[in-house]
Amino acid sequence: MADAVTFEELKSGADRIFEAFGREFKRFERFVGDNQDAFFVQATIKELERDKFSLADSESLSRELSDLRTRFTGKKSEWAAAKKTVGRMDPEERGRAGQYLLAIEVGMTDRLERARINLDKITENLRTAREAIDVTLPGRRPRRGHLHPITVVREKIEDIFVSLGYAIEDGREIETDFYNFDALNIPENHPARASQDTFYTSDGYALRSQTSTVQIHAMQRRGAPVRMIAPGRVFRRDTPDPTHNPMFFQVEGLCVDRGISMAHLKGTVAEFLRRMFGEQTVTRFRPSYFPFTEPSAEFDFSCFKCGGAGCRICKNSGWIELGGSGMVHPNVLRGAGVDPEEFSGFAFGLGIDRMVGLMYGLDDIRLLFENDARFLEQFD
Ligand code: 2NL
Repeated sequence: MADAVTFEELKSGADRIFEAFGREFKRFERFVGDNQDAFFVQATIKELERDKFSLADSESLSRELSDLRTRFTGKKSEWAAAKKTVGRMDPEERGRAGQYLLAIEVGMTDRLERARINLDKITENLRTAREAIDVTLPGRRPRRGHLHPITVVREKIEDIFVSLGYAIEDGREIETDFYNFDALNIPENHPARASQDTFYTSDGYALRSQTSTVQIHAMQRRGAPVRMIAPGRVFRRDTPDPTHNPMFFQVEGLCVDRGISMAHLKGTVAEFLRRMFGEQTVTRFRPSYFPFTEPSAEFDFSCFKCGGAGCRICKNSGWIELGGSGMVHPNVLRGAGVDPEEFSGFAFGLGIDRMVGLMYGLDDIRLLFENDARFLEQFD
């Protein structure tokens, strides 16, 4: 046999590898503990917390430990080569050599394995800790929203009229020409019918330009007497500017019964405005014209800001113009199936957006539809 290996040569090679292992393993030594001892992992974690040992540290140490195992005990390691030399020894020596190598190998693999198991437990613990939630922490309160200012004012108007015995009605926003114009006694050639003023769908329906449409439906359905208001969206082809929007909110009111006169109209509108703006509010009526009422009147109320002395809100006049009204035209009653010989009624209409603009001091009503929370939050 060529260069036979002596026990001494093998031992000194093995010792040298084991010493090198010892030096490199030093940094993993703290993780070698009795794997049966559950307190070991906890105690080590406490100690690691003090050292600001992170999950990333633990994961990279695991990788380095695995590399170390491969380098010292893997198939291509110096150690594997050393084990092969046993075969080249004097058969008398092989037993002793084998035992010696085995003792060292167990010394290495046992420590590697214990460190691996404990590091894995520590990684697991750190991962759990990272994912833990402190259930004793106070909850994060969701931000509470609030009603849109138009809704606030609409509901206030509704409450007042409900308390006066009126029903609230709603209906469709897309209407036939009959409900939007004919039933309201609006003549065939009236400019409001032109597509410059009204939005039409491609199949000839109109987007309602006032909520009177709802009241016509209600009269047809319920007949007279009737007391109702119809709040809702209406549409007009206006170019948007600080006081106009092609879509806005309106409330119309209708009261039809036997013996209803202009006095009932004035009393009702005046009482509504007193409840809306305060007991001291004064209302005045000016003659006007609408195709659906005869006689017709527009109404103003004394400025809620200055009480009539004159200010920026009322443009120094002391009065605020609010809406239109009148006695329902006999043609309108007849068209809705109500006998104008037996019944009479009053009706009125006002813009909610304009009212909101006045009440909240807005210089541009378009702000109400921009859905900018920074604007809307001011009206909580
Ligand atoms: C205004 C003017 C008005 C009406 C609306 C009405 C409804 C029916 C019959 C008769 Cl069903 N009239 N509504 C009457 C007068 C004026 O609105 O300036 N609106 C903002």
